[in-house]
This record gives sequence, structure tokens and C-alpha cells, in this order.
Amino acid sequence: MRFNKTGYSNEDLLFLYEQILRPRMIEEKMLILLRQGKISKWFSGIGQEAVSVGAVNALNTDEFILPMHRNLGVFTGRNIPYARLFAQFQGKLSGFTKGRDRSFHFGSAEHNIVGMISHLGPQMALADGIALAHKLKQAEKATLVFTGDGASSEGDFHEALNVAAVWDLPVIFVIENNGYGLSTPSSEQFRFKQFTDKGPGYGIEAIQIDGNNLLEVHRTIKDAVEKVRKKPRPIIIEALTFRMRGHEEASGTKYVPKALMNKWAKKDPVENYETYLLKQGVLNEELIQEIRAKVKTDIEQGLETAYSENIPTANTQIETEDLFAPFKQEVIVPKSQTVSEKRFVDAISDGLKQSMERYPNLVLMGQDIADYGGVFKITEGFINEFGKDRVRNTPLCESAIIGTALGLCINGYKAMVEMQFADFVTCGFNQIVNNLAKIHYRWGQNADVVVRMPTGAGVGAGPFHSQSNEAWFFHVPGLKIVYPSNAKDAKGLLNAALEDPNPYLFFEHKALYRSHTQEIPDDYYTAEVGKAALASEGNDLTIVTYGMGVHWALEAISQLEGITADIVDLRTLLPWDKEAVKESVRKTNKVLILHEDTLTGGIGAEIAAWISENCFEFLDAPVMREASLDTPVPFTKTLEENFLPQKRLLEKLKSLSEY
Ligand SMILES: Cc1ncc(C[n+]2csc(CCOP(=O)(O)OP(=O)(O)O)c2C)c(N)n1
Repeated sequence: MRFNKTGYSNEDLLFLYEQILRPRMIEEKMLILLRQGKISKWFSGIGQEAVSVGAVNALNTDEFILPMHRNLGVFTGRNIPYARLFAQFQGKLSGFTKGRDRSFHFGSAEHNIVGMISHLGPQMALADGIALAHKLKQAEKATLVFTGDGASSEGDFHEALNVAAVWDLPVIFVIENNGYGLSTPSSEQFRFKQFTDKGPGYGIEAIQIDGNNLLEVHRTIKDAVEKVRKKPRPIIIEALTFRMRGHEEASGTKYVPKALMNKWAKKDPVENYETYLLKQGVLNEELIQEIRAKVKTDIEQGLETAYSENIPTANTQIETEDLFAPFKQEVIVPKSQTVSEKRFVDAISDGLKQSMERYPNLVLMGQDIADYGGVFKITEGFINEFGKDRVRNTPLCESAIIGTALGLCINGYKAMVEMQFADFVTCGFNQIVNNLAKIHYRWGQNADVVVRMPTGAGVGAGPFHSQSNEAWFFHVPGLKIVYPSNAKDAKGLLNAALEDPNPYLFFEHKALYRSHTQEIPDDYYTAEVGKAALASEGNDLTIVTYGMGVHWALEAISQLEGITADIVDLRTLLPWDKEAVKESVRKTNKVLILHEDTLTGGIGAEIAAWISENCFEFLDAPVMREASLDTPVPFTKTLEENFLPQKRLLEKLKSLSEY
């Protein structure tokens, strides 16, 4: 291996030597502990240390780095105290996840490290968001994210690179090409020869390096970092390297040809660098022993402290509280009494605009939302007031944009993502349910992101532009869901969602956009999250519903002579207002839950179960549900009407009242 030390002082060279020795020595110790059954699982980076160490030392410590599962050198390079690092591996409280996540699945705000989720690829878009924040602040900083060659097959890889290219984001994408993804060799993973071939396709400069040559890695990445700080743009660095141990320790390396192992053993990044420094007279045996002894002491002391700490005792209250960043809503009333008649769609637009004025760090992203104003025209004219930096047209890539939104938040911004139609959220599902929803619980990072969801049927738009998909998210701890039924709530709840530093799904019914109008306050205000409202009051039965269901319920009740009903408009689905439901059921003793979403596993199922368990003694009839058929949403009017619950509602209400 040929090293070039031009530009490095002896001190620099020795510093890097100690830096690369640290992850190697920690790993050697961990492998012993693993054999002794003292840690549960280990992803080895032995053989790949030069990549992590070269990269982390090429950045300033105030620049973000986003490691994967073989980048121990990143954590040691950012001087994380070993006791804390080992406590993390052991699931102890003083680690980074309070025992909630394992190994390298954590981040640390104070060290500017953003940890991975197991799904690998989603990590890359977070780097885009962090870099976008830097770019908007004109901070002249680089962000560096790692990925493996295996994870490059994920769509997230493509999306993140593409967004970074289109938006000229200062991200260094380090692809650690170690030839295998678990047991799958590159030949079964992709057809291209090398990752640098991908650069031109994305319009991104791409550089290939010997990932086992510490100085080459360090120098190349340092140069790249300097370039992107000055002129923001992404750069791909393909680091050729090899994993000398199994995917994780239990899985072994039987599938790797012996000759390949031997070839790479000769290229060991630590040994080669050490030999080089010895030859250059920078290092000698005595110094090696001295440095090793120092590192050994650090490891042993760290382990001793970590082992002396007890395994955490579980506290359910803390577990549920930590789902969200602390935030206590203070409902804001409008400053003046002035009101205007507004359509549902205009109320949303109004709220969004006032939130943009209120939060100069709020960034809007979505397909066609800039000059075009969005397909529903909610952001029409926004670019004139707020500019294209804050009202961003995105490429067609829901996953990367939601990931980018989280990255923006990590770096000090608030973000709103408009789904063009709620249906398309499937393409961003992973980022929502695994990143946005879990990140605060896992390592205390909030996700200040609102995803707006134009939803619902009744507009003849067929199976992919009409779905109600709130129930998919209702099941996910760590999300908040609001679903207004009227213009006043729409503005107030949107403002409330944008105010809260936690992740929201904001459902807005397309069929209400231009059909429903209401007098709403002109000033900024918020509506209370988690609080239902009575859309009508009565004594004979209760209808629990939300969104379009509120309008169907009002109409149905008006047609039922001699029957009055409480119509409980939930307004918020996560958390939903159990007390309001209980209070009404206590009064009327009969309840129907109505929603536009399909019946099976819908939100009604959960509410019905809760009522049965908590309001049983008040009930004079079975808890009933009315919902859409358990089919996709059909296109033709007659079929769509048959699908939706509205035409079955009257009969259902009659049977409930007569029960
Ligand atoms: C979405 C997803 N699919 C599968 C896995 C299981 N898995 C974890 S790591 C891995 C291999 C990743 O290969 P690569 O990206 O090359 O990284 P390496 O492990 O080689 O460092 C696989 C298949 C996963 N974690 N996430």
C-alpha cells in the first residue's frame, strides 16, 4: 500500500494512528465480550476502519456525520466517552437511547452525529435535509453520510442522490464498497462496474479511493469537504474496502472465497499504516506500546464504569412520555374579532401563510408547490412572499423529501411536506413510521415535521387518488394525527400542528376544499389538539366521526324525524378525545362510529373496542360502525357511492335508534 504523507506533520500522522487504533482495539475487546456472552450482537468494522477514521477527521466537529453499522471510528473520532458508548451497547441508561435501541442505532446532538435506522437507505435523505439547512443559512458547512454497496440497491439511495444533485446540497456521500451485502456479492446486487460510474447519471462528481489507505481517505474527503463548503454541491466518494469478519458476528464468512480473504488481509488498514509509520521513523515499537497502553486503559475504565451501572428499570410513564418532545400547547385565540367567509381550501392556505410569517425557519416542500401553487393551489402566490428557498418544488420522491424534512429539523428548521395526494404517502411510509415516529423515543431528537395529506373519495378519482389511509398511521406510536371537518378547525389545527415540534399527519378532505365555506377569524389562532367538538347536540344517540363523516352525519340526522343526536367530531385522531366520547355515550346510551375509511381495522374498530371496555354499563345497544366497503375505492360514480358509507347511514341510524 502506498501512502503519501505530503502535507501531514508527524504529529498529524501519529494522531491519525491513534485514531485508527481505537476502533480496532475496542472491537477486539468486544469480540472477546461477545464470546463471553456479555454483549448481544456485534457488527464488525474490522478491515474498514480507515474509512470511518479518515472521514470523521476530515470534517470539523460542528459538521454533521451520519454513520452506519460499521462506523465505530466515527463515534470514537467524535470523542464520545467510552463509558457512555459501552453503556449504549449494554442497553444502560447512561447510553444514548435509555436502553431502547441497540448497537450503533443512535445519534447524539452534542456530537453532531445522526444515527441510522436498520433500514439503511433512509439515512441518506436526512443528510440532504441537514445540508439544505446549512445551505439556507449560508453556513459553509459540509455534511457526510455513509452507505454500503448493498444499501445502494434501495430506492432511498437513488432519491437522496437525486435530491442532493438537483438542489446542489453540500453532502459527501461515502459509499463503503466492501463487495458484499450480508452474504450477497456485488455481482448479485448490481450490474455496473463501480459506483463512480453512477456520478455522471446524477450529475454528481464521483471519486474512487482505496478505502483501506488512511491517508488517501482522509486527504480525498478533506479536499471534497473544502470544495463543497465553498460551493455547495454533493460529491460521491466510493471507498473500496473489505469486511474481514461476518455480517454480524454470529453469521461467519463461509461464503467469502479464501483467496479474497487473504488478498484483503494483506491490505489491513491498521497494519499497513503502522508499518508505513515505522518505516518512516515516525513510529517505533516503544511508542506503539505506549499508545496501545493508553487506549487499553481508556477501554478498561470505560467498561468498568458501564458494567457497574445497573440495567434500567422500566417506567411505563416515562416510556410513553418520551414518545414526544416535551410540548404543552397553549391555545392561541385570534387577536381581533374580524372574520371572513373562507372555503376550506383557503382556510388551509391562510393558516399556512400565517405560520410561514410566524416561523421564518419554516420550509415548505412538495411537488409543484412553488410557481404552480400546488395541484390544489394551496400555496399559490407563496413564492412571491416567501421565495423559492422556503417554498420548494421537489423532485418526485416522497421518501427522500420526508427524510429531508427530518434533516432540516435536526439542523434547526421546521418543515411541512405536501403530499400531492394522500395516496402517495405509501412511497414515504418508511420515513414516517420508522424515522419521524421513533426518533424521539429512540434518542431524543424531535421531528418537527407536518405532512399534509389531501385525502378522501367522492370526487371520482379512483383507487389511487381517493384513499383514506389515516388508519395506517393511527397504529404507529410517536405520530400525531389531525383531521378537521370544517374551515375554522382546518386553519386552527394546521397552525397548531406547525407549532408543535413533533411529527404530524394533517388530513384534509379534497371534497371539502371547495364545497365547504365558513366564517373564520382573519388573525392567527390555533385549535386545541386532542379535543373533540360537538357538531350537533342531542339525546337519542351518539355518532362519533370526523372529516367528511361529520357532514354526512349532520345530513342524516336532519332527515330522521324525532331523533336527536350528539355528533362528536373527533378533529384529532391521535390522540383522540376519549372523555368527549365517554361523556356523550353516558348521555345517549347508543353509539355509532362512522368513517369514510374502510371498515376492517379502521379507527372505528379501536374506538368501538374502547367504548365496550370503558362504557359498557352505559350502553343500551351494541356499539355499531358504518364505514366504506372493504374494497379499493372505485372510480365510476355509482360504484363509488356504493362504496362510501353515506347511503347506508340512514338505515344504520334507524336500526340503532330502534334497538
Ligand atoms: C430494508 C432492509 N432490508 C434488509 C436489511 C437486512 N440487512 C442489514 S445490513 C444488510 C446488508 C447491507 O449491506 P451493505 O449496505 O453493503 O453494508 P455492509 O453490511 O456490507 O456494511 C442487510 C441485508 C435491513 N437492515 N434493512
